[in-house]
Amino acid sequence: MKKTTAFILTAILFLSILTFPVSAAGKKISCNYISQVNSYPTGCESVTTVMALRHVGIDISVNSFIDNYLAKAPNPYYQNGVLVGYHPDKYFIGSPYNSYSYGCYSSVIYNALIKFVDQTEYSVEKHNGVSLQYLCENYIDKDCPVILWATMSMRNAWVNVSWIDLETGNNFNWIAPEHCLLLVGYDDNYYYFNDPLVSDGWQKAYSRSSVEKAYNALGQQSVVVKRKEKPKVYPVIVDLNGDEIFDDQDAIYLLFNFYFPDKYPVERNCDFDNSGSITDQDAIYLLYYYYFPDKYPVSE
Ligand SMILES: [Ca+2]
Ligand SMILES: [Ca+2]
Repeated sequence: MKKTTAFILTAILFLSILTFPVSAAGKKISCNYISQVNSYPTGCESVTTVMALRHVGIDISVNSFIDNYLAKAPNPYYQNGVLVGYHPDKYFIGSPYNSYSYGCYSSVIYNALIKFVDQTEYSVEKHNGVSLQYLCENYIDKDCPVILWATMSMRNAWVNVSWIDLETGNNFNWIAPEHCLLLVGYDDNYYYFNDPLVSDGWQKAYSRSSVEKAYNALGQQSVVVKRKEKPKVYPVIVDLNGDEIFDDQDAIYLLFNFYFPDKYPVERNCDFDNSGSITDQDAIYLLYYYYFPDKYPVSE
């Protein structure tokens, strides 16, 4: 039985791959663009975050985000000949409204967001150390742009200043030229960003290798705001295995039925794809229905 199960599972996966609608590699999300130039010289994190918020329908101005929610601390300064300051994991260093400031890391943006984003409707997610591929598969492919830390124009990173963290006493190295921008797409050669810093910043393309380098240099930081998925509604409950719920197991049960009808009987009409006969394709169709009930309807 175990072998049979494995065979059937392999078969259903294989058939899914063969028949599933596959799109070409790549994706671009159309997302309104906001420039940081002029008003927010060092406000890349806040401007990028507001682009992400507006994309999911949360209307807020950049000024309101900065003034009301962003934790800010003064620029580093000398104390007894030692440069001291705060950590960009906890505060924006300086002011996003002027050019003589630094910036902040993902936890500051995350903490700002959870102050006001309604978490019954949205989820705010912070990632450290995941691959760009992970972000593309889990967010970009699902129309959710990603607030991403990298460098200006994906230039090479370097440590341009160090200070002593006033709160921990540890040395901190500022990695320049720090930048935050909105990942909106990818294909085989490029990642695409709404880059708030450049004049042609809407869906700006940067080579995959340059983005990977810059993203790694800033510690692989990202934040996502996404609308929570509403539970799927199945107009018709197709319970074939008798557990009174409809899920992907019923599609697998139907495949069992196709191979071993005596052992896995079904009582209802299972010609889900309306082909006139019951074949393994009906099991595949039922799996489609499970994932996309609106697109692949079944009748009572
Ligand atoms: Ca069931
Ligand atoms: Ca059929």
